[in-house]
Parts: sequence; structure tokens; C-alpha cells
Amino acid sequence: PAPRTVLLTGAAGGLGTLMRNLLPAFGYQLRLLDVRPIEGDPDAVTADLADKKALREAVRGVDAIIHLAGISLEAPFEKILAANIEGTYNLYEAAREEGVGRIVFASSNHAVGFTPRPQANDPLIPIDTPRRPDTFYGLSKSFGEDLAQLYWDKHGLETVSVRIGSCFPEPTSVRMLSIWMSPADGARLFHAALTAENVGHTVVYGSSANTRLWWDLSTARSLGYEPQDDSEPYAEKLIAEQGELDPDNMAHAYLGGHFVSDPPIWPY
Ligand code: NAI
Ligand code: 15L
Repeated sequence: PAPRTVLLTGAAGGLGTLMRNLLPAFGYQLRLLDVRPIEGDPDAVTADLADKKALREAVRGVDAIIHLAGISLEAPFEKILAANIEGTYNLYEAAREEGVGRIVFASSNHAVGFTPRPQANDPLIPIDTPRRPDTFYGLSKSFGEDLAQLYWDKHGLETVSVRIGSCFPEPTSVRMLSIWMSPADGARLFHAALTAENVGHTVVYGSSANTRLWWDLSTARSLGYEPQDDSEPYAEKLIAEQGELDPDNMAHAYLGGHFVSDPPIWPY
């Protein structure tokens, strides 16, 4: 049967706020979790991913989990380790112990951020491209994908890992024209990831059907995802303001954009 009750971690964040507004229309009953309190929902769970007991209680009885909680940008390694690596492990352990059947994991383009972006006439980036994290943040998403594979192979816990491009109300950079996921398409993709049968561990790229697309959406489409949006209406204005991507600029040459070229955040 299709999942109905879904735990949404990271529900106070940008994507979490978009999704908690959009997903109920697909028939889901959401349980919200975040380390930050969520106004207006007395049932929301305020807990850190470090709190194993709270996670056990939060996952108990849900049909599936959408795991968005964590640090969403580059940060010192110790912080990434606690929130994204140990935190995601804690969530998977809670799900395994409570018998939750499926997790939709918010991976990121930054797990493969050091992949050169396709230039004119190059093939799209395939889903099985080698992982090339561009940051400790991207490394934590790479870890999450491997954790998901382990929990499928060893414990039969299914995951769809969504390598999200940029999910914001509108694209705000020329790079984002290629990897933008409209919030409405994001909700469609999460719905497909929750309802497709026999996903095992499936990795998909998460974006709209952008004219300037850089990656292959076929595994996402194989879940039943049919993107409806395209960033192209935003292109003329963004290119007029920012110029075309410059192949000699490192921050423009790779999928991960400026994450590739930003100086590391110290201390390690
Ligand atoms: P965000 O930073 O706005 O939201 C993350 C939420 O997680 C925050 O509300 C924060 O309080 C919560 N959180 C952080 N550490 C926590 C912990 N230890 N325990 C419990 N909650 C914790 O990020 P955004 O943009 O909403 O992203 C959501 C997820 O999607 C993140 O995992 C991010 O890496 C991933 N993602 C987002 C993309 C986007 O375009 N928005 C692109 C690629 C990946
Ligand atoms: C991400 O992984 C971040 O969470 C998000 O804030 C954006 O920076 C996005 O990638 C991006 O690459 O645009």
C-alpha cells in the first residue's frame, strides 16, 4: 500500500517548509521534526539528530521518512560529521529498529560536484558517474548514499537518494538554470520516490526538465516522476545580469559551482 504517514526531518528549513506546504495535497500526513522549533504545529518534534531516543519515538509508526535534516552547505568537518554523518546513521538505525520500510534521502549535486559540467554537445552526466565530492558537505552526502546502499543490501530498508540540484522558488544564477528543481517538481519527485515499487536503493538526480539540463533524469523518470517545469523563462534576465558561464572560471566549470573553488572552511 502507498505510504500515508511520513516523517519529514529538517521541516523547519527552506526545502522542508516548501515540502510541508506542498506534500499534504498528495494525501500524506506529515510528522515534522527539526532541531529548531516549528511554529504552528503542536505535534512537531523538536529534536537533534544526535538524540537517538527521540529519533526512535519520531519514526515509530510512520510508513516512510523524507530525510532533509542536516547542514546544507559547507562547514567545518566536525559539524558535518555530527549532523550529516552520525545524524544520518542515527536516523537509519532508528528506522531499521522500528521497521520503517523506506527513506527518501536528500543527497546533493555536491556528492558529484567535481564532475565537469557538460559543454555544448557533451553527453548529460550519467547517474553512475563516479562520486567526486566537492566539499566535506558533499562527502557527507556521498556517505549517506553508501549508508543507504548498506541498509538496503543488509537490512532490506529501501532508499531513494535524490541528488538535488537547487530547489528554491526561482533560479537565482546562470548555473541554477541547469540544475533548478521547482518546488512543485520537488514535491512530484518526492511523491514518486515514496510510491514507486521495488526501488531497492535508487539514486536519481533531482531537477525540473530544464532546457539547459546537465544531467540524466532517466532514473527519476523510472520512478514515475514527470517534471512539469523548466527554468528557461528565467534565462534571459539572469544571463543579462550575470553573463554566460565562463569555461575558464573554475566556479563555472564543474557541476558543483562555487563549492568547488571556495576556500576550505577551517579548522578541519
Ligand atoms: P536548510 O539548512 O534550510 O534546512 C536544514 C534543516 O535541518 C534546518 O531547519 C536545520 O535546523 C535542520 N537541522 C540541521 N542540523 C540538524 C540536526 N542535527 N538535527 C535536527 N535538525 C537539524 O536546508 P535546505 O535547503 O532546506 O535543504 C534540506 C536538505 O536538502 C539538506 O539535507 C540539504 O543538504 C539538501 N539539499 C538541498 C538543496 C536545495 O536546493 N535546497 C540542494 C541539495 C541538497
Ligand atoms: C546544495 O546542496 C545546498 O544545500 C543548496 O543550498 C544549494 O547551494 C545547492 O546545493 C546548489 O548547489 O545550488
